[in-house]
Amino acid sequence: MAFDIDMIKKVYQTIPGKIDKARKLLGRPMTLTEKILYSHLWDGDPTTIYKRGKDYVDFKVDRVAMQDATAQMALLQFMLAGKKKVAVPSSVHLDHLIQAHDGADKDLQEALNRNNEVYNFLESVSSKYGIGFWKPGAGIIHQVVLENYAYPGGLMIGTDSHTVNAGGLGMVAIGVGGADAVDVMADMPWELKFPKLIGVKLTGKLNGWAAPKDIILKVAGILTAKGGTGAIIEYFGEGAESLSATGKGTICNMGAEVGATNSNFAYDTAMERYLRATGRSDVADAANEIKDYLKSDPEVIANPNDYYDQLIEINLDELRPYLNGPFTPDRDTPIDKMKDEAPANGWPLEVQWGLIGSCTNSSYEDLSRAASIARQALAQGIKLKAGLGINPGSEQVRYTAERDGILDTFKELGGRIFTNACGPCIGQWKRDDIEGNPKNTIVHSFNRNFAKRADGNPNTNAFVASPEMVMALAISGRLDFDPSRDTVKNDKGEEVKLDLPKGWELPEKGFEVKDSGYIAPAEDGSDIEIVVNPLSDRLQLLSPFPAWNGDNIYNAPLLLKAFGKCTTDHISMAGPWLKFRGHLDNISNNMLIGGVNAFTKEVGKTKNPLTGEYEAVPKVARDLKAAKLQSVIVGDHNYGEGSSREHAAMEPRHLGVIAVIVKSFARIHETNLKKQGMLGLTFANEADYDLVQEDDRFSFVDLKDFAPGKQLTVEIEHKDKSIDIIKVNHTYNEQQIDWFKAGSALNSLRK
Ligand code: MIC
Ligand code: SF4
Repeated sequence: MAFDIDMIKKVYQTIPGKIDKARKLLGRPMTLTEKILYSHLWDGDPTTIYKRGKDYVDFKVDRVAMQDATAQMALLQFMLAGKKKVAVPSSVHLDHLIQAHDGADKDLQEALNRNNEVYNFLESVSSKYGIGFWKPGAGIIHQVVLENYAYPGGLMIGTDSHTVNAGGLGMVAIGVGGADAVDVMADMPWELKFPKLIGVKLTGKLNGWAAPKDIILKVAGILTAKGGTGAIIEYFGEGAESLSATGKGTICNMGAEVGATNSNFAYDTAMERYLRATGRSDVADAANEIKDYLKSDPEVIANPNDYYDQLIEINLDELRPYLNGPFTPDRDTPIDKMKDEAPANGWPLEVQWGLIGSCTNSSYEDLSRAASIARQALAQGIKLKAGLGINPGSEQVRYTAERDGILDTFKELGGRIFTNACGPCIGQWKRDDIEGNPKNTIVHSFNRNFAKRADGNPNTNAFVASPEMVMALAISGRLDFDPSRDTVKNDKGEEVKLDLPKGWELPEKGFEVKDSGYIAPAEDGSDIEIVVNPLSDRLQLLSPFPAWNGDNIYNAPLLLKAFGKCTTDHISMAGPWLKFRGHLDNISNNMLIGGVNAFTKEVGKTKNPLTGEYEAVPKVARDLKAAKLQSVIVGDHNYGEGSSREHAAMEPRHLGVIAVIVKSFARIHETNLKKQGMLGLTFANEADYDLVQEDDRFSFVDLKDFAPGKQLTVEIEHKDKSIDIIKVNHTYNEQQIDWFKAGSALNSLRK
């Protein structure tokens, strides 16, 4: 039986009625996303037509998922909300804090020792407040959610940007900061700007070496890292129906890399097969009863141009494998062009590691397809030329893959099986084959490849590819190896061509698992006491941020003008810093240490307005805070791209930053700034970014009139006392302005 089947059935009972009303109201056929959103309105039945990309709407969310690195902050905030239990089914997954090094057994034990305090905290908070708990080693949040919780037509949020993975089972699943999760768990509506809709029509059928991953790698190249901002992507067409549920999950997962709010597919027989194979025939049966409501209306599919804000068409018959990277997931190079592209760009051709796993590509099908290539290498006497590491997505996947000999194949070839966890994908990788920071190339099946992300080395060129391509490249040891064209030498000196990858959509003998790693919460958790040691360097109880004093802000110094790409990995690095995710003051010491200073191009350093010295950004921020000066960060396009981590907003808030002014924001980060009571503003005239100089002071001269839809005026005073007066835009609505006034959304919830 599926978890929370009663909740799912209840939602399904109301879906047809609500969608019929919405269709009548709109007076036209509806897309899948519209159906899910209009059937999850906080106010119940649809009575208003919402303008895409304009109207803020309150939604009723069905469930919440949190992973350990973000759950700490989310739950520390939830503890301040004064509730006895969470209002909707919620779960916590311990996956981010486990290092990959020796292999699963030792690494997991090491994590248990090292993170004991945090793990205990999360387990007892979960038990107290009625939250399902998935212990370390149970798997990566999004794979576990897909296997256990996701269901067609549902609406969920998760404190991780790749929550969107559940679109593979026809859900609208959205990544958010912890403060959003707190709202939902505290029985409040969840607000989202009604998204624009991008349609992707998939014709033909995947063939050759092309995999679902290549669909999203291509889409990323088309849309770029910010092309999906504010939009939900709907995939449809004969090509969509030919993909497995986990393949669909891969595509939806990496929608985060184009900034999309969610991506999804209509309910179909592949989803039904997956639901049944993962022990949820009850969900499949219930979904079958309302299946027309779990897909777009036929008119939408027949005339997509009339219903989507943007339409993309991809012919799967022609799709070839891609390698995206380095340093950004949207730089797409088809494998057959790599021969020219790599030397032209100075990308080292030798592949030093192949890594398979992450929430994007760690399903049974993924492992089985990669294993089919590994098996050929073993049979033909071809040696592995690169390091090989594998992180299965869940204990269920791992157990089944072990039973079926898949893991033995990897091991026999020389691969290392790491824990069912994020591992190298988030810098939890003790890489020991290089010293210093040499330039080198790795390939992986993950979703992100920002600088330093996997191994902390800024000179590692990481390329994203499908699991089977990662395996082929690890075997050949070359970045420009095109398996449909090139050959590899075996131990007899013969040139061998690899056969096409073959895998199983679902295990032939069914999934199996001994201990899934799930721990149910206490029936009544009121007696459970949560203790946080005041001397801990891992956990720190929060104290509310101060409210706005009602005045305009004058002479706020520039803290940093960031140049170029400034992702959440640049603002609040993961890897070695993940251990401080529950301690706001300690983690604040990483604030913007990856940010590139626009004046000096130096990383992580800025001019201290008090002394004129160039120092680490967090140090300068602390000095300004001590001097009772609020400061300002300036940034480029898509500022805050990537993760949902609200630390990237809480740290500046904690260190006295009042405003972040940029050319454009990534969605989750912009919301996180608002939630934490800061000003997230965009230049009305992009070129005004160039006006900002070192030593500038910012005055927000009409902040007292802060109102929805009204620009704010900023006076920038330069060192020579000359002043530029500029306008900045914002997207704050009434309620969000209240958050600013109260000091944070949580402060206003507590009121
Ligand atoms: C990531 O992939 O960057 C993470 C780590 O999963 C983040 C969440 C976090 O920073 O904890 C995400 O994607 O939201
Ligand atoms: Fe974990 Fe990587 Fe997925 Fe983030 S992207 S949830 S770090 S596996």
